[in-house]
Amino acid sequence: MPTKTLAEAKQRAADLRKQLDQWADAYYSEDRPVVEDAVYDRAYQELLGLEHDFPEIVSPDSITQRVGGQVNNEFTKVRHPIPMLSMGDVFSKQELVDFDQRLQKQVGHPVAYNVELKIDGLSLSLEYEQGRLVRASTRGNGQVGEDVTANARYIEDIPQNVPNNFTGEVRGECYMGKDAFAKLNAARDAAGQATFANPRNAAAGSLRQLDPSITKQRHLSTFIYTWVNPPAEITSQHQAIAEMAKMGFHTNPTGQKLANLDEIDQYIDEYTQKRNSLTYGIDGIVLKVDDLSLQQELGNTVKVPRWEIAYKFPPQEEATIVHEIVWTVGRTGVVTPTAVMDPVQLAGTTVSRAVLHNPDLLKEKDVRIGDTVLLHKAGDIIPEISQVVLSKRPQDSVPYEIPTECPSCGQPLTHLADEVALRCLNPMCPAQVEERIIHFASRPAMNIMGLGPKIIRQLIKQDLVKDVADLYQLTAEDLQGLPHFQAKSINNLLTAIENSKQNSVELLLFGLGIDHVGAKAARLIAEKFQTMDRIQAATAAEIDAIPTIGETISNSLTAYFEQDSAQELLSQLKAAGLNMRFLGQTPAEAPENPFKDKRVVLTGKLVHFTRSEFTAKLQALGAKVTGSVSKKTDYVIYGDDPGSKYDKAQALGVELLTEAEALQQLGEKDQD
Ligand code: 1X8
Repeated sequence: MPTKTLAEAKQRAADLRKQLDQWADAYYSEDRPVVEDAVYDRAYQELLGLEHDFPEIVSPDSITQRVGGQVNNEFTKVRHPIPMLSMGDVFSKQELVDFDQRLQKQVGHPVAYNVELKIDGLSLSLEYEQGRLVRASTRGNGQVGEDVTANARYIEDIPQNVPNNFTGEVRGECYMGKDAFAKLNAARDAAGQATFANPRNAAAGSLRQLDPSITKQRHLSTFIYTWVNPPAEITSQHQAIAEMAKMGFHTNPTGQKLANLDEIDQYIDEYTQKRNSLTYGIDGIVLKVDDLSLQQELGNTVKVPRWEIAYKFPPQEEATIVHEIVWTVGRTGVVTPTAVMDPVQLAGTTVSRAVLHNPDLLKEKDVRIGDTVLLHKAGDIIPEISQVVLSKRPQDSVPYEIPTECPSCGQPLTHLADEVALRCLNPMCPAQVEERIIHFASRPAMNIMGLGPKIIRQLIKQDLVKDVADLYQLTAEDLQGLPHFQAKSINNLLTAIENSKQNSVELLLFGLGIDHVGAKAARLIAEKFQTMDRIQAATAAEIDAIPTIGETISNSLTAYFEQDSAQELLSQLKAAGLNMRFLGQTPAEAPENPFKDKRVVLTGKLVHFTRSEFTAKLQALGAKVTGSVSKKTDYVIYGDDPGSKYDKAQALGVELLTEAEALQQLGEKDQD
């Protein structure tokens, strides 16, 4: 780095802090990273370097002086009696050697480390009283975290009860395994929702759910690695882990007590190799002074413990050559470029394609046919082009020309105002027609079993179907003789199509594939307007009035229904006998009852219902079922072994009801 003047350093540091604050905010508060970890780390290291060279520019509000993360304000806050610190990190083996030498010099003798994997997740604290889990919390800003106890009760490997009346706190990492991560993202993608960039964001987004039943569906796991204030018999980190495993905590089995740097070096190489075959993501390794009394002696800096350090793996990258850029047309006409490359092995799989998302990104990266590019995987999963290797660009290289015509129908492509996407505006474009029908039949939409992309392509090819209304005109005769169709599968498919006519109208609304109208928006709109006729007649302002629905959605919806083709399609679907009403009950429609419009919290083991059944029942009655008790809570309904929520309700004077009392209030007699 060229040497800077003080003024230059000050300016650069200010810019870096501003940028890092923005990135960190998106990351910690919204679980949405805007840059790759490596980019963030580089900027952070540069800032650290400047503050090191010019100590006078260090300011208390610099991100380097704070423990990462802001506290999201929707959860109950938990103050950590002992702060949850983050950890110093290094990016080279040499820096580990430096770390070790510093420690040796400080303590005057060689130091043994417990070496553990660094899990790609988020820190979690678990507190137990008399053997019962009473509180789970996230790190938050290190001092104050979020109460996620209700959610932690749904994480299968967290023991709800620990032997010997354990009272104390353990900490570890909450993560999402690679399998669960891939399945979740595939489902979100299919439903038109944004996918998570990596397992850590998926884990954070799944744990920080106000509705614990969502956490339950997400299949989170934990590795517990810290015992906070262990009893005197526990004298080392490796012993603490062994004991916690015996108590029933899920601990990672790969930790090793290692006494010299050669062995640590081997451990790093071993797990750099094994990394891709593990069922969970890791992003480095952690060195901890094994002797707990030595840890105590070394203590903490303002920000991080002096007795531990993380070594972060270098980003996994491979070089390959781009042969072609193909353009695919989605159901809303968005045309997306994908680079096709020589296949390479990358982070455990063979990769030959990388989506470039939009023409701007392609131009920005200036990817050209024949270019050598570096590939990495976002979140260990999704291949992305990091950059072009300009030194290897062929002499005769020319900038890639963005197509001006649709690859499917040949119509001119357009940029709509404010959009980076390039679109084909021809509603009859064959690629769009196909994608629309695939979306209509898909699971989150009309859920027509047996009507997948392959069959749909066949039906289109045979001229049997040219829009979704045609599906409802199909007969057994039409399908006879088509490849892969026998009497039974014909019957199954026709039955599935027939049954889909009974779907509640929000599935149809979502199934139409209107730009920006996702499953959630479709449900809110259907709930408000109740029938398709009223949805069609709604003005943008009326739709806009629904909380969480903005003008992008409302404008798109009204523009859709203004089209003659849309009106025509809907009258065909009506004529075919599709249900056009919202079938779910809205809270406002619920009959008068003691729980209508009340905030209710459930705790403890229920007898008559599972917790999710009781939640659904209360929601149908117009209650708002929430995960944590506050002054605003109207009732806490408790079963056997109620947790801290019971105590909190008592402390706040919130009305407590047994399950039986709650049922009596509803006129449902307790059967026992
Ligand atoms: C963070 C992590 C730690 C460990 C594993 N994965 C992490 N992400 C470990 O100790 N094995 S420690 C830690 C922290 O202190 N912030």
